[in-house]
Amino acid sequence: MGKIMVVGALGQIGTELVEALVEKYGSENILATDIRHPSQVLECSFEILDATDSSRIDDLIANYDVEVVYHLAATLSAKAESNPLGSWDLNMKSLMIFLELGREKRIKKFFWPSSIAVFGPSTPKNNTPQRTVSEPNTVYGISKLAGERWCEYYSEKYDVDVRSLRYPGLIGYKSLPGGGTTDYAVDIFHKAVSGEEFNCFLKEDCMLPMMYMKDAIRGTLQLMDADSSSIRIRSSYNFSGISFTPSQLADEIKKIIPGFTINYQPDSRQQIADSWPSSIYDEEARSHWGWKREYDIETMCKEMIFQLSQKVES
Ligand code: NAD
Ligand code: AKB
Repeated sequence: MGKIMVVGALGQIGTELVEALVEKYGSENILATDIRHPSQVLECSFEILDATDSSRIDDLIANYDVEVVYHLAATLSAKAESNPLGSWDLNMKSLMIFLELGREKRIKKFFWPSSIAVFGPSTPKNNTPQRTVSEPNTVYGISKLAGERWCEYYSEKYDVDVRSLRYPGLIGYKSLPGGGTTDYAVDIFHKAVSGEEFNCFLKEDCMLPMMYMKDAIRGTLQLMDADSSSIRIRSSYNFSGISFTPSQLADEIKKIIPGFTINYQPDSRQQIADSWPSSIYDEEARSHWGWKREYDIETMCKEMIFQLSQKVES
């Protein structure tokens, strides 16, 4: 078997994905890469890589005999608004490099994440279906929608085995988020376990689709393991976990940490959140390759608080 390369491996998802891949395939089969150095030693090989540097990518693919790529490097929604052209450049240029490698049959399988950000203000908000009006009004959302179209194009025209999920906001205790609109749902736990008040940058009743990271990683590996014939959507799958508002999340946290307090100071990220769906309908992911979420808001909160409290204690 050739190796699996993770690009943008030190970010919120990459940190947990690399761990899961090492556990599943063995450390000798995984190559983690990122534009920055890791803050601690990884359990697998690591190389510095700028995801827009095609000749460096060529070298790593050849030197490590890479067959499968998970491409996670991107600028997320909130950060992208402050640097539209730079974010477009990273998000699109890097994707096209890997799709071309797929066309040339130099990689066999390719994972690229899309987002609920492909939807926009004119999209139906509740139980948003797989196929619907999609008019994103953020740089990030426009790049994800264009990326989805390119993935489907390369699959249909060049038989590239590309697989993708429209991740909702992801919540985990092992890593911190990197500039998104859903980041509050991770930050809130860190404040709660440290006994601090939380200033929420979204309104108390802003309902967004979210998912516990363990579910997201399990779903990602399940999608990548599925028989190619069952992957009937090559743009990106709707992928649903849990929907809640900041105030519902705070109430759930208060059940475990009764003294926890939250206040609301919505900023420019509220406008981004207002353009996204409240909940996602993912019948296709469930029926095509068997997706099923395990965590609800209660089990997620219990595990987040337990794990983060242990970290604080140690
Ligand atoms: P992140 O910002 O936490 O991590 C991105 C990583 O990419 C960072 O480690 C960063 O150092 C690295 N990076 C930045 N520029 C790079 C470059 N030029 N070359 C190589 N590496 C570079 O992001 P994440 O939350 O882990 O998201 C990963 C992917 O999943 C992104 O495509 C994102 O759009 C998508 N996604 C994430 C979420 C979420 O809630 N985390 C939700 C939907 C979609
Ligand atoms: C963000 O908020 O930008 C991400 C996402 C939902 O794509 N978490």
